[in-house]
Amino acid sequence: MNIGIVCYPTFGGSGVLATELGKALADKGHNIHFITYQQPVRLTGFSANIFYHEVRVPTYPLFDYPPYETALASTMVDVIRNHNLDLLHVHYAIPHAAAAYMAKKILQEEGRDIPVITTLHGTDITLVGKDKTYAPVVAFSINQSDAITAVSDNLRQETFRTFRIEKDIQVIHNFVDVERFTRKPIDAFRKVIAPNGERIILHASNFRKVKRVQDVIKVFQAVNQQKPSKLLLVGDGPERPGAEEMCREMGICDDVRFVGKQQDMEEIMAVADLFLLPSEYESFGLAALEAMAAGAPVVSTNAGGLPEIIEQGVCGFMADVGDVESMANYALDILMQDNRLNQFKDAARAKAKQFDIHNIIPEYETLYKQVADSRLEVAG
Ligand code: GMT
Repeated sequence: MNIGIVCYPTFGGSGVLATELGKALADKGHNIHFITYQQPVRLTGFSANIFYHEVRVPTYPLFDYPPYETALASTMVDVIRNHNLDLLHVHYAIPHAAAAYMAKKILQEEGRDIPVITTLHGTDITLVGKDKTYAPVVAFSINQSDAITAVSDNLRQETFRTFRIEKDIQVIHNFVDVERFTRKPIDAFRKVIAPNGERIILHASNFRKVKRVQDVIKVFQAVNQQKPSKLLLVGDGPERPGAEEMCREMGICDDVRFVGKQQDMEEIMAVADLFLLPSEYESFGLAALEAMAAGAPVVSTNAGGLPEIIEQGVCGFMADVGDVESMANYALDILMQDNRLNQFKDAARAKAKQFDIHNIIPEYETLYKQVADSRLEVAG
């Protein structure tokens, strides 16, 4: 099939998932057309079936806010016309679903019906989407999609709770390429971070408020007092300066490394003994799943969709949002003894296999076929 994928090209989970989906579909012989304002960060290497179409947003003195959505809809129309796309799959409702609706309407005038699938990722519903600045457009454009998917049962329920959605929402869980994340840890890298064999605790996020990065640091400090450890923080965002300041005030800078945005997550995750994700909300927690695939157990909150991927006491532990003490105790329970840590590591890898890319991609392909066939039925 010829498939258009629209996403944020950044390090955020929705962009990562959309890019990995496109790459996997291309490997299966589909032609994938990414439509976005920048080359997606995970879109590296060459594939004969992958095309990237940049959305250009010309500036003009009149515009305080250049109209990205208009430029995006126009680029969608152009790509659909010239590359004969069978469908558009947009990731993150804002503003992608609304732009797709506009493109669909324009093409309808020419007698072409392009099916639109919208995948909801989390904050497009639970945080940004429900803000009344966006809500009417978000609800309308989700309802206008030919098919809607959500990355967890929890997000599906949240969407029905938040908006009047008139169609079913299919849950297609996020996935991970387990084989790619099954790496032998690079000893030299481990040694640089933990020269005296300390445990390595990892957190990776976009450092937004919802991630509660300060809780990561508090949990780490409590753990480090009883089991010598190092904390590796990957990613960047608005909460990072505050988190760095907090480490300075606590006097733990020697044990904490902020490494910023990183490409080779599989190398980094391979050296982690534990992944911390104390978020206020996670629709799914893709970073936690990738860590599990790399053999890192997870200590997180029980918010949102996290209970759908973490089995309590088996591949990690969950506690209530803000319950730093329980999270620290859980982390120590896993990290104190090598035997127990290894049990959790094996269980994390085993659990991640349920969400392996090879199990989930066919669910998207089936959906694509359904929407494409229903278009043919209407046309016939
Ligand atoms: O919060 C992020 O990390 C970014 C955000 C995004 O849309 O880029 O992530 C959301 O989508 C991810 C992929 O489906 C999920 O794994 C994250 O849980 C979700 N974030 C939240 O719900 C806060």
